[in-house]
Amino acid sequence: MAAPGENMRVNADRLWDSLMEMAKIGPGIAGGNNRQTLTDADAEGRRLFQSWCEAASLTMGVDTMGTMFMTRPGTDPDALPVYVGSHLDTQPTGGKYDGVLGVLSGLEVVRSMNDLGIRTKHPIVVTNWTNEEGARFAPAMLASGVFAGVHTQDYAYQRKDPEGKTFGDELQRIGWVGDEEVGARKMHAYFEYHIEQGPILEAEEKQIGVVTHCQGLWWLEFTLTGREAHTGSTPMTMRVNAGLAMARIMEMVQAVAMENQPGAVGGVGQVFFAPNSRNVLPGKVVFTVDIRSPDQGKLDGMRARIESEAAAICAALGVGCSIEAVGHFDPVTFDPTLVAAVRKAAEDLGYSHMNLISGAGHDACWAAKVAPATMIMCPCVGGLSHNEAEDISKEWATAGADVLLHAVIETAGIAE
Ligand code: HGY
Ligand code: MN
Ligand code: MN
Repeated sequence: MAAPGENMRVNADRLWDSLMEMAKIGPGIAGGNNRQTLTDADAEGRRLFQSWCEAASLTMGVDTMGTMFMTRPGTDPDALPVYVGSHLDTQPTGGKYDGVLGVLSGLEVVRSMNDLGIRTKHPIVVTNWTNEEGARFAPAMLASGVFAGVHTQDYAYQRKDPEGKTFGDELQRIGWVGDEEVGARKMHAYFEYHIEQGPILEAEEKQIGVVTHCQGLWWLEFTLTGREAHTGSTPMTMRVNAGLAMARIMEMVQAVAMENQPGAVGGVGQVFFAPNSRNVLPGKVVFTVDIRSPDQGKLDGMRARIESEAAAICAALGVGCSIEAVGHFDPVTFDPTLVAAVRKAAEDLGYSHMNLISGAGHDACWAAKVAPATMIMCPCVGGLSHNEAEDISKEWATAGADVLLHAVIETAGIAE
């Protein structure tokens, strides 16, 4: 049995080959992936992951939100497991690594333990959370949110995609409704390894992000009501223009975020116009404002400012305005003991590293509500993500997986 040491590493080729194999499922149109949650492509990716896990002697459990839990037994039957998770679902124009790197690196950790003959005191559970992205069914991190008790399962099952299909029906359709009660599992610790999705690590030439915090988020869904009218024959003074109101709100969101620098972001990624006809002023405009900050005061202050200024913008144009918060989590502080284990692993392995606040949201943010949790990050080229051109190097991928291996073993304990 190998003793843990700085020479203990994952199998870089096997990890990279697994990433490339998974990337073939749900291909995008520009080299990335479109493997949205609860689609047939998602189901295919789940089956491939399951086959790899079972080949590594893991046993599968699935809960009623479809989250996959792949267990490697520990020597102490009473010890709570160490979970290592992320997500296999992607954005519609997603990259090959967002989420997938964390799930397959968790598998690689187990594969490496098997190779090294390492037995841990605590079991290890590699986890694929359903619907982390929230692209098809808002909000993001939906299954981990139900697991943490933030959402009810009924709320989750009723979430609708743009075609009106519900989460519950789609989960049933792909055959991944498990039998485990969501949230019944208790965790000793939770690790999530993820690409940074930002430019800091690459710019600072650091191999590892020791993630101490994650910024908080609001997703505010605006529904603006104008009056459908002819874009040609309707005089400017007679228009009730919901599209113009949206444009002014977007401009205001940009200004509010810029006034809250450093450490605040705000923007809009999704807009629906109805009837969305070139020569009809929109009667209805629906769009989601995404604001984030690691500072609670800034985050909530931006929300209040945006909601009140949007009301004034719409009133001035005679446009109806309703706002629904469809996603939220407060800024997260990760567990100091686990953060220290990640930092120690990077030091033992000789990898350059720095503290980092995660700009993107992750399932770890909800796991942190029910267990000690933390994250490890690797750089990504140009900080680009949620873009099919998302790219990382094999070396970056491997370094983070090595750190994950060491931090998990440190936390799970080597069995005597
Ligand atoms: O929105 C996020 O930060 C994550 O990608 N779901
Ligand atoms: Mn992700
Ligand atoms: Mn993502």
